[in-house]
Amino acid sequence: MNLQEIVTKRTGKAISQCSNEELYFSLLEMTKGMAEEKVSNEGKRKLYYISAEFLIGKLLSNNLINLGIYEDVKKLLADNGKSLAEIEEVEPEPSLGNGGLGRLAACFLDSIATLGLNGDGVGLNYHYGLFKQVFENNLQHETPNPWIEKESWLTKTDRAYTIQFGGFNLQSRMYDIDVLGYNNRTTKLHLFDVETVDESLVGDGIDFDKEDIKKNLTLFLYPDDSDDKGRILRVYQQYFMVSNAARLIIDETLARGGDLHKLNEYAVVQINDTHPSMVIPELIRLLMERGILMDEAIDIVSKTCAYTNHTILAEALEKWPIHFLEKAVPQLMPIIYELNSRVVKKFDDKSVAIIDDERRVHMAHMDIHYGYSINGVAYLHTEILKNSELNNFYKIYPEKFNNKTNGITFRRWLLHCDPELTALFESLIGDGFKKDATELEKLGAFVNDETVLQKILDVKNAKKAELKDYLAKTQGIELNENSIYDIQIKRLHEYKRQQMNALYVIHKYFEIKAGKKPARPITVIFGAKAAPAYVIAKDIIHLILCLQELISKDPEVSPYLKVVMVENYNVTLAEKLIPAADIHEQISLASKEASGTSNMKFMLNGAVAIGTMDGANVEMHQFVGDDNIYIFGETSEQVIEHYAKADYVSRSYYDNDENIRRAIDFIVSDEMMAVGCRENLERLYNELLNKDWFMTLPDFEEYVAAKERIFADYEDRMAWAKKMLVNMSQAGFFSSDRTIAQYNEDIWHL
Ligand code: GL7
Repeated sequence: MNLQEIVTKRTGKAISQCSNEELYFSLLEMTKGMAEEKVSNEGKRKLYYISAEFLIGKLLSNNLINLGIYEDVKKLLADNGKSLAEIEEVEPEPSLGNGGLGRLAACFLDSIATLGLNGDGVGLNYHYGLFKQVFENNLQHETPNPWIEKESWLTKTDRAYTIQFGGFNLQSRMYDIDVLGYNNRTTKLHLFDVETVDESLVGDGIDFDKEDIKKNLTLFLYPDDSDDKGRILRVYQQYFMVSNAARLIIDETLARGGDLHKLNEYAVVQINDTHPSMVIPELIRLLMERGILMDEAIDIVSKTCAYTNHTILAEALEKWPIHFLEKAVPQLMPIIYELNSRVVKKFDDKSVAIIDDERRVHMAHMDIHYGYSINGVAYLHTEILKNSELNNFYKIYPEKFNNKTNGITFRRWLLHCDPELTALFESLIGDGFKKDATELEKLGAFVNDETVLQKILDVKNAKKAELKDYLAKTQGIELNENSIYDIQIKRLHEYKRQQMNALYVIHKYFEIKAGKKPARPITVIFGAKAAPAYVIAKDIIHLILCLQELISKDPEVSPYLKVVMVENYNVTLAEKLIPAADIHEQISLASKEASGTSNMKFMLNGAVAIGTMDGANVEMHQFVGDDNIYIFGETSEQVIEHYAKADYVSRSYYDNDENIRRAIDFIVSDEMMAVGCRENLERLYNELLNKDWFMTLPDFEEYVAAKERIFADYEDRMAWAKKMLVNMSQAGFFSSDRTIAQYNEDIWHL
């Protein structure tokens, strides 16, 4: 049925008479119907990409693009006086992810579908997702983010399992979302849910009875884990996810006539970070239930599972106390003990054991011993894994380690979010880049063509004006479109150093007060959610919001400097912010950002980076050269050495650098206290002064110098447009189609 037919069936009205909501649900029905008619990718060996997060974003426009009907639908609606952009606003955004890791999983599904690979995603159907961020009194508050409406992209399936926990069972149900590729093929995202989940457990905030597992299991992604109840709930969630996944894998393999003794010929499991690691003992257990002996079961599973590491931060390398697992999933413990005892017998080195002296189970260690591949997500990250973080494992299994530099889907992060830029590219180099992103290199031919460079600047200005309108309408934020948009959007974490950017704002504030005005007004834009229990991260948000208020009320400074923190930063906002950015901040402490992926999105959309030699910045720098990226700060080697020697003392920087002292003191000044909370500001002040674990201060001076250079260079508009063009033309490598092709070639062999 076409759109008008569906609209008539649903409402009895003409398109022009319908509300945006009626049109949204009609488009949803039409798109879902078209997706179901597409062919699913097939093949003998099937990939199961298991992930606690899939940050899929809104799906309507992307699906229309991938179905090749976006322009037609847009025109049909426009002819009837309707705006597709406004209809899109009706769609709720699911927050089934937290940051880059979840968004990466979503980009990967898009590329798996597009490349025609036989693979599905498997995860959980969180009803309230991560949380919705609300600002009150310059502080972050968390509220639920419900997204499942009567009609949604979810399709309820017949698949249901009984999942066993210590002392009780839960009934599961599988829901599917069709993921459309760019070539008429689809893949599926399978999201498992509990039949007994009860949304009424949650009130206004995000608190709920953490012990009522039957009712709470799939309410939130990452329930607050500041206490044991919250931590063990994560174990329940993870086991529920992987037990369902393992049963699905076995059932589908058998349904295709496969032989469980050769499971690895029929299935490959990609373990996305450590959250799905229990799939290893669970698959072993289920194979043994089906009569396969333990030795063989371990061998089969070890040839089926591969692990991706996404971070070197210790907090993310999960270690579960044995007593948690004994309580939640006692049936796994005999297998985990056996897996550990085999390791301990074979290797003297205690650091590679699965169970440590404190009786904790190291999930990553299990993945490495009993998986056949381990990969990092950018060149530098993989090198750090091999040479320091996981060096003891690398020495045992050098052949298992490999790098897969992350990528992004250009369908969402160019075609959808910047159709004007896409059209410009098409007019210059044809449309081959839509299938093969490396064709963007052809843009290099125009690097000295001032007409083209001017067009690039024109598109950027149009996107800046669009962002201004959007933020005014949706968040009541006023932007000056003639200012420089300097953007940092990502999870809030000390290692990402939003606090350094905020200290720069304070520095600039003082300079302007002293009469040193920038050549052009600067707008520093932040977007970030802080984990509900991460106190200092929330204090940094408080600092930024206080600066936003203080500066906006200061007539001396506000014409030249503006700070903006958008509320509830999510994929939808990223799609508006990235095309409008002039400058993007990738200023993590070197060695700490495994890859970063917003850096790739900005680059593709013609923003210029200021960044450290960290994560994928290193590769971006290699592609664009010194002139087109602003690199500063200590190297990863220097940073790793500071940690090894424990020789970093933040106070000495405070004592010896006037600018640093002035900026840090300002955090607890009377002016700030007038708009902020003493407790939060003093805590942050003390943290920076006495700890500063992620070393903000040593890089500050170089950061300020790099900012001054980048702002000065911005004034030569043609030279700047050249930098934009070089960045865009070199972005092709960072397509997730390339990443997925490499996963398939080296790991999956589908
Ligand atoms: C992350 C890394 O921090 C980030 O650098 C990387 O780009 C991303 C995808 O590989 O994975 N690891 C992690 O735990 N989160 C990330 O975003 C949440």
